Amino acid sequence: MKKAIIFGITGQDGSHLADLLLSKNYKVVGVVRRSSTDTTSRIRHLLERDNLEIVEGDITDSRSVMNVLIKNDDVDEIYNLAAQSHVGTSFKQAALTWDITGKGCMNILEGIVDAKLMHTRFYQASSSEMFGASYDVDCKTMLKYQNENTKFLPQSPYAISKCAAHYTVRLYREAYGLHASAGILFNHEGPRRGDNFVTKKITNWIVDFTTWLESNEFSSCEQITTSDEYIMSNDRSLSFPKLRLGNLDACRDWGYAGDYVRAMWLMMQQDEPDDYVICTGETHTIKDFLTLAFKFMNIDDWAKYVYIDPAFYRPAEVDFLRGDSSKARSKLGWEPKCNLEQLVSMMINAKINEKLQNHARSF
Ligand code: NAP
Ligand code: G4F
Repeated sequence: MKKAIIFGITGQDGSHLADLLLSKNYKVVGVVRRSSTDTTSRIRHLLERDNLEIVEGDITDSRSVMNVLIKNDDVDEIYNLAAQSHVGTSFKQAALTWDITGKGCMNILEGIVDAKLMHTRFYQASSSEMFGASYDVDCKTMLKYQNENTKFLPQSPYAISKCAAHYTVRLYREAYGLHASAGILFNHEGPRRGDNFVTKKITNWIVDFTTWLESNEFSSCEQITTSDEYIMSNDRSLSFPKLRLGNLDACRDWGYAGDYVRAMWLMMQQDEPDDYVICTGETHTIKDFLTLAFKFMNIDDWAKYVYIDPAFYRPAEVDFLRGDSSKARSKLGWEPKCNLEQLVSMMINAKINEKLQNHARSF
């Protein structure tokens, strides 16, 4: 039986990766940092599994990382998915982001070398944010894209930390001969996405809003009006806050997290370590995402319901991301299965089901 350690198992990707590895009969050791509240909701369905062991550890604390590695020196694959992963937050907590997202990766790599786990394979969660303001242009189609050869021009403390970790992986691969690979993953989402990322914020809000309409028996949008920040009944006795967002013009290459963890595992099965871009190859603005998500609920004019809040603008923005995953497609045989329409409907339906279950539980 193969053994894997997942740093960041309580996160979106960590939970999908744990599902995948357990389905492949791995023994999984999930490292969870201490918290005053329970953080295991995304892996609750796995907690009783015999092949899953949860251990306490924090990647900013090299001794705790070392303890995990020494106790599991028969480990085959180590996945570092742990990070302060919110780009906006990284502008407000830059040093913390550096400690976790940048230095944390080095703590694990140092641990691997010090514990002499030279046989172990290592995966680092690198990010398309590292490209920042940089892209290449296809001279035939004139389309902009980023791939493994595109230079990095990071636009946030998060992206700078990810670049540092990415270069550390490359150095440790070359200097110590580690089987260390980095997946340069473009945005990937799903029902388990954190609530403060833009796709989840939009899909959650739409479900809450339609629930509000239904519970107040509004059968048509003519029965409601809007002010700057609120949606109200025509007599103004009932109100619901508009969806508050920042920059709607940025372009993102959005895929489904469940597809992307398959690529991580495939990288770990290759004879040689390497870096791979993982993406769909399609790009859409936040406005496009809004159009799709509101259409799913039969609402055409999303702009009426959105309040542009300067608080959600970032000091620097990544305007354009569209990946080229030709290398992963040819070498790993990987391709995404879920398109954007399917992703939107999956996220909205999951939120509706969650609400129905909570409602049922309250009776
Ligand atoms: P996420 O949901 O924010 O999960 C981050 C995980 O890291 C959580 O389990 C979190 O634990 C853990 N963590 C944070 N600080 C830690 C520390 N000091 N020690 C140990 N664990 C710590 O992120 P995600 O979306 O799953 O992304 C996974 C990885 O891929 C991250 O490194 C992210 O930066 C990177 N990435 C994500 C995307 C994307 O679109 N999702 C794209 C490219 C790269 P708690 O539950 O305790 O907070
Ligand atoms: O959903 P986001 O916060 O994702 P972002 O910044 O692209 O980062 C995500 O993807 C990266 C891969 O490229 C990961 F490395 C990273 O860990 C994370 O998973 O924002 C997407 C876009 C941005 O342009 C942002 O300015 O949406 C814009 N946006 C507009 N209004 C908003 C909002 N973003 C958030 N979070 N909240 C808003 O209200």
